[in-house]
Amino acid sequence: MQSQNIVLVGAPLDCGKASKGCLMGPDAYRTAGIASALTALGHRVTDLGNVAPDANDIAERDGLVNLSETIGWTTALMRTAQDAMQQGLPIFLGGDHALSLGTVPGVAAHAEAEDRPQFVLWLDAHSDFNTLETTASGNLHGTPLAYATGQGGFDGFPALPATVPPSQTCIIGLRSVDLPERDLMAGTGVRGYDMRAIDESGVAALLKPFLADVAKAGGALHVSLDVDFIDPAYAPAVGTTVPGGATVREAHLVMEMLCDSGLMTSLDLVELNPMLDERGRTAQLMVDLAASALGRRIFDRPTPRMI
Ligand code: 4U7
Ligand code: MN
Ligand code: MN
Ligand code: MN
Repeated sequence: MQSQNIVLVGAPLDCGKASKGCLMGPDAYRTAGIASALTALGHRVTDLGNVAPDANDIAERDGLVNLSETIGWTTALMRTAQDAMQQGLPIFLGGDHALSLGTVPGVAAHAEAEDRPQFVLWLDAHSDFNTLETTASGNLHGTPLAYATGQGGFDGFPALPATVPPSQTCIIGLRSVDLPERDLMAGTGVRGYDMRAIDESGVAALLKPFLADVAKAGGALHVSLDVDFIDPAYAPAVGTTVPGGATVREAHLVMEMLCDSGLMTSLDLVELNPMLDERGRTAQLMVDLAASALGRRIFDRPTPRMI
């Protein structure tokens, strides 16, 4: 793969749900060596440090967790994502998945300015397709894909600088979808593949047609990797564990195919909660997955550390 300008953006947001720990994510990725793993592959890596949320005077609402802070991160990350896209390929180091309320519209605005369609690959156990009106938990990390695809029900959130058409999104790894999410997604054209689809046909057969569509359209491709895409047996550092997830190899294969395609233009690494990790293994796995997406191959892997 060609040498890229990779821009690391820390987003230590922890407001997308009640339980805390994701704010330590950016430093866990740095400690696990994300910058050196990518420079070893021949890329130029710039770490922009951590973003902070904007201040606002939005009132909290019953039944919604940390609404004002979440909107503060959303406006800050929309700006940051647009700026970072001018500098290269951003990797947003989360932080919980509420991060994508800002990063996806931000990168989509950049694509629109370049007259390129924006596509989104969502690797997640969950569809994250709730709105402020449908969420039962009130946890806003369960809403970003609905927001970014322009669904209604986001009163108080900023107007989208660009919308990603649902037909240009693909979710892989599903095994927990709320009924209102399922109803809202139906008929939108979102491609959603559950774990059974992976079992039956293999992840490559699901991903290939989507990547072909991105390539044909000359699109930009944002990848949002939620730790819980991977089975909790391999990736324990996550609050929302759902058994029956992707294996380590299935996750790497997705990343390797993304690398071969040359299509990925931005990446979120989200939901890592280092408080729940075991000797850093989940942080390390996420770094290794990012490295696979950016050129590392099994045959040129360094000898794994014994942990
Ligand atoms: B994550 C949930 F109810 N759908 O809305 C909700 F199951 O970013 C989970 O994918 C959301 O980890 C999970 O609270 C959000 C729940
Ligand atoms: Mn560009
Ligand atoms: Mn999830
Ligand atoms: Mn998610």
